[in-house]
Amino acid sequence: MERTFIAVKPDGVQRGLCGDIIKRFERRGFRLVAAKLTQASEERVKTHYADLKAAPFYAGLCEYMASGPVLAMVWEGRRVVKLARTMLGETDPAESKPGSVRGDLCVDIGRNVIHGSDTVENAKREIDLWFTADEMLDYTSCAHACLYE
Ligand code: IDP
Ligand code: MG
Repeated sequence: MERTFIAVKPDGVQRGLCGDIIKRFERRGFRLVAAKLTQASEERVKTHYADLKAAPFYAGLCEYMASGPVLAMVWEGRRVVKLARTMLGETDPAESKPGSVRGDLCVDIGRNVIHGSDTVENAKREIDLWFTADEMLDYTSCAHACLYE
């Protein structure tokens, strides 16, 4: 089983989209491992987006991500990193297909409502950055046998 880090960004929280986004992950069949509403420090956000340090939008992105509440979550499932990225859509909402979170719920690349880890390795790094071990719950999903062969 894989885990991924998903966050509803401040624009998504403010626009009341948390329920819609959680619902998509629940219905797809992923298991919720951890969730918290939190306002991140700029330091945490800068570490989170460290690979984009050289991008012209890095400072604005970090300032924005630390500006308000974020719904941070860990979701688990087979190949969840890749499947979640597909559910998110492309980075630019204009390139995102209808049916994806960004294709359905937003218009601006700088306000694209959701973050999802892009690799298994980055998922591990991001989960460690946003959650402590005791915030993550291990339980068996009743639906497991119906979801997996
Ligand atoms: P991702 O969120 O789809 O993984 P990344 O390339 O990792 O996309 O970029 C992180 C975030 O930075 C994006 O989700 C978006 O909010 C923001 N971003 C990316 N490219 C641009 C841009 O060209 N202008 C403004 N913001 C951008
Ligand atoms: Mg990314």
